Amino acid sequence: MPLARSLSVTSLSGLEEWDEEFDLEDAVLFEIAWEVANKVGGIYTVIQTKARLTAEEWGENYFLVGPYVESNVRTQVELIEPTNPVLKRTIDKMNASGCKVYFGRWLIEGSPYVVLIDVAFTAWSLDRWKSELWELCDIGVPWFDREANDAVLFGFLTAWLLGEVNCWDLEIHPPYVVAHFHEWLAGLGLVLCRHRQLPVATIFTTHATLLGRYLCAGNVDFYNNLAEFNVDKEAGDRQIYHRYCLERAAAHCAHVFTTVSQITAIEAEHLLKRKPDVVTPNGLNVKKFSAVHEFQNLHAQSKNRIQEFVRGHFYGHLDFNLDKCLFLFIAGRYEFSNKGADLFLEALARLNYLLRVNHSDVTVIAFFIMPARTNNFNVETLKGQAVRKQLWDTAQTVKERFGKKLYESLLVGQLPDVSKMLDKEDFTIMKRAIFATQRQCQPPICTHNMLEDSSDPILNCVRRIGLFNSSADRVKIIFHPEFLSSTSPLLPMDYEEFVRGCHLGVFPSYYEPWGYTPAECTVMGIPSISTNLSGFGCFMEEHIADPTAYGIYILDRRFRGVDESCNQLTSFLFQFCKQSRRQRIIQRNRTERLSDLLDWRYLGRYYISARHMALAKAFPDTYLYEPHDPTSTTGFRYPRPASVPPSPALSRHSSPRHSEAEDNDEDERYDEDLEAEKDRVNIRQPYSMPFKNKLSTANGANGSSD
Ligand code: G6P
Ligand code: 1S3
Repeated sequence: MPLARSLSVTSLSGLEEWDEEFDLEDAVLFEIAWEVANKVGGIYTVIQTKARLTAEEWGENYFLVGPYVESNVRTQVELIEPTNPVLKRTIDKMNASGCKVYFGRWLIEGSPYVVLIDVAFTAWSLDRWKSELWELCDIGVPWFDREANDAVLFGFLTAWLLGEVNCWDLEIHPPYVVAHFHEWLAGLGLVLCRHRQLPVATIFTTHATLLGRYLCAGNVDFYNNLAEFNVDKEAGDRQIYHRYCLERAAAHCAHVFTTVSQITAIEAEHLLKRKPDVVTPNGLNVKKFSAVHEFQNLHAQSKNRIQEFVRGHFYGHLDFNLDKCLFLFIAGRYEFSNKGADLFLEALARLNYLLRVNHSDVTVIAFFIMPARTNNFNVETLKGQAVRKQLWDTAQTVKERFGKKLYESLLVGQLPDVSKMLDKEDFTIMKRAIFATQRQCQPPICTHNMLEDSSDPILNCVRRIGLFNSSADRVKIIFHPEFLSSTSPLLPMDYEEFVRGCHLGVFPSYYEPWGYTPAECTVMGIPSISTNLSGFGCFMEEHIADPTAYGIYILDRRFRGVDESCNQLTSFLFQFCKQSRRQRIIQRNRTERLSDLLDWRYLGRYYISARHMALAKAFPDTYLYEPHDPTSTTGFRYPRPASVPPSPALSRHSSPRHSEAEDNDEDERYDEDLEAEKDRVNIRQPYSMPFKNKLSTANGANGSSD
């Protein structure tokens, strides 16, 4: 019998030394999710970004298990022979029994191994497995729910896989298996592992509760009634009772139950009736630049490309100064009210009014990047880009003709007669190009032909608030109902480039267990608005003394009514519009400085903690886990930046105001670096301290030394 080992969470810098303290050589980790190498939503981002750190920790003993989707495999996975003999035997055995299981390397950072299961290939077992499920726990899955049918197939197949993996050769001691299941779609595998009493340490992570998502999307005062819901009835009313049962069973069967934020932990406690053991906030792979101006330069480059698109989109109506134009955006799954698109539109209407009555010279362009059903780009939008290109070509032609005449004049030793440099033909070409920019209609709101135009919530809201991109409006709207791609003929940018080029991300979500979009903005140094109903917003509120000063605006949607929240959002937007360029640059520097907090190198510790807790619960003779309040993510707090005045009222602006006219790039660079240095000196000490505190607490509890 191996000796009992002590398990604790060590400091950020201590991660590399993990092996010394916790010998995981005998342990194997399987992470099971429907979104492994299969992008559907946020869980894909969690698994994909976390893979590098987890692969570093577990090496050859880390396997991701997901569904086989041919189109994804072709572009993301290198299929290979299983490297591990036990896994090879398992896969061969399953394939010989009528399954199709593949093994490969997922071509992402960390190159983790993936086991991909073709669930459709085993569909012949569906009825049998459904009856087994009914016999086992009275969960009846209706034939028409395709997603739930897939969940049944995936669940039985993953439990089969884990069962086979445990049939180890007798001469070798079987490994200690940790199986981490994500979301209800993968949850049945966990339930079956427990029912079959497999020697597996199980973890279940919910990234949102089914019922929470459905209830919030309806007209329900969710957070004030969390304790009151009759969960079975609510699930039944929404025809998701069977899904809900699968989710709740997984949460209850797991050795360790986790979720992504404190707010979802409370929700899970009420709706799934189990309090999560660990909160595992979502991280990102942070790419650090050696000098701050590098990411600022990237902002300027990407902004230029967005400006080009705007030139085309608003051709014939470019009566605003592009240099004073701010780009705002909201992006994500198209859940109109859950993601706060409703509040954003309403606040934009109010902002438009404020900018107009204050005679502001700022123009706001708000992008909505939310995929909906479309029939491709619309003609007017494509025409805009063609017109812009034609104007560019005309300018190039005239420039070349002009240059040639200038050159010839200089060759004969004469200064050119400027009045004769452009001839009649040049003017004709230019006039023709200008005539082509005439347009009878307003610049379009939507870039695509919508299939459900008349019932689309964003378009209907735009119709109601009357923001039609008219000249008088200071706020313009562009709805791009498709995720961005660098190969798009319209706006050829990928999402990351686009975010970098914008000024502010606006995510006023009502239901958001975590919220990757504002987190992604933060690591790219772009300020964002989130809410105190989102996991991200609450996390940042907890860890930053003055989030606003860092460009993290957190909207109160918990203690205020909708109208009040909308006013607060309007005020955030209006304050942002009043900032000078210099202030925006300084604010971006501060935002970017928070990125360490969202790095998996820091946040990965909560996953590590959950795994150790599960190992200790499943194999108590071998592993020992000393709890140290794992549900708490508190500890470190970023102080207010040294360069911010002490009054919160003044901290709205990151530094004393001055006019845009005073802005000068050289001065900006100098001030920017100075501010950065001041804040860095202020931050360095407290930043490293809490890790030490956590380390000493954990080590103290476990009696190991630092
Ligand atoms: C970056 C660039 C500067 C540019 C600025 C524009 O900081 O390094 O050269 O002036 O972005 O900022 P803005 O907020 O106006 O897009
Ligand atoms: C969920 O995806 P969503 O956008 O449907 O999981 C994400 C990853 O944990 C989370 O960030 C998001 O808030 C949830 O809502």
